[in-house]
Amino acid sequence: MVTDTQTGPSGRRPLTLLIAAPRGFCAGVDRAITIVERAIAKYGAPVYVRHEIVHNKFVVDGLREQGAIFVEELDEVPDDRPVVFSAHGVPKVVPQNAESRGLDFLDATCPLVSKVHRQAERQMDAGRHIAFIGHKGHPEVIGTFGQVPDGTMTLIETVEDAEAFVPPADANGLAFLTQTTLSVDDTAQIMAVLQRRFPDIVAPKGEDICYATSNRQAAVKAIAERAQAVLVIGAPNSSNSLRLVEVAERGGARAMLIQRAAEIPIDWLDGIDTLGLTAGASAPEVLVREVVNALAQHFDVREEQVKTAEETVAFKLPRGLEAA
Ligand code: 10G
Ligand code: SF4
Repeated sequence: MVTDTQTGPSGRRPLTLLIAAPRGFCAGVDRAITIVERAIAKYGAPVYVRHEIVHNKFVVDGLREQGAIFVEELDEVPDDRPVVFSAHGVPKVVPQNAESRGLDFLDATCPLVSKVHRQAERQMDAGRHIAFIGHKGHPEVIGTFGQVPDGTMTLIETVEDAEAFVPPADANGLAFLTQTTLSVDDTAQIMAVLQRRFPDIVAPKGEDICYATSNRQAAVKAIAERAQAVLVIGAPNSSNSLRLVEVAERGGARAMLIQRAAEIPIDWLDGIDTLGLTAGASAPEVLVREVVNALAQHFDVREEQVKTAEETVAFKLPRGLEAA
């Protein structure tokens, strides 16, 4: 219940809503969803998808309605149906197994994740051991570890891990790589420890944290400076969305992750007159509008876009799906 009694002409309490830009879908998510939709158009339903195509229930439910079946492992896919690999990437053994079974498979791995996969192979070929900065158990991390033989990479999750890291004695040098959706600030600290301890460590060519991750973090930082609270639309298993909550909190705002408008914590907004709103890279804009409209039921909302970057990145679709 809203207890603040100061209201505008509508009878509702005024609320300034700072909406971050960029927010929501990145180019890799857009491409991955299109791949599933075009695969259904091309092959007919059902089309299997290994793992949630992106970490968003609304997106997954929508594709399920169109004829996608989501599974976790390849052995759940029948021999006569196509399968799409999720945007987070897969270990090398997955396409190898699909090929040996004669399955039609489509790889929706984001090209920026594939770029990290290729860097892992190159560092391995050079004989270097790889310190990989990422979160244990995340599908992207499992996929990247699966590009090289066991023992080639060590997972570094924290500054403490970086301080304690002991490279194998037989390594011909060291390199580090990162997951694409990490906190820019936390990763910089971890990298600084590795570079202090191992001055010759080879850094990635360009940034591994992708443009969409860093742009969304910069945008939420800008709104958190001005807002007392920030809502982030995203799923609890969405790494990049969770990072936006952390960045907003570190920027001095209260922050909360919500999946849909039904989860808006109205009581939590008591006393708030400036609220920030953003969405993770896997959350569609329709959910942002849903949240804005739901807030307008309770408050006299004044919307303000806070734009910190322009995004023009778009990725090509795999051959054969360009115009299904
Ligand atoms: O943020 P994560 O990696 O958990 O994934 P997501 O599906 O929520 O967002 C899109 C990002 C990727 C596909 C990973 S590169
Ligand atoms: Fe690609 Fe970055 Fe989006 Fe991941 S978050 S799918 S790396 S653009």
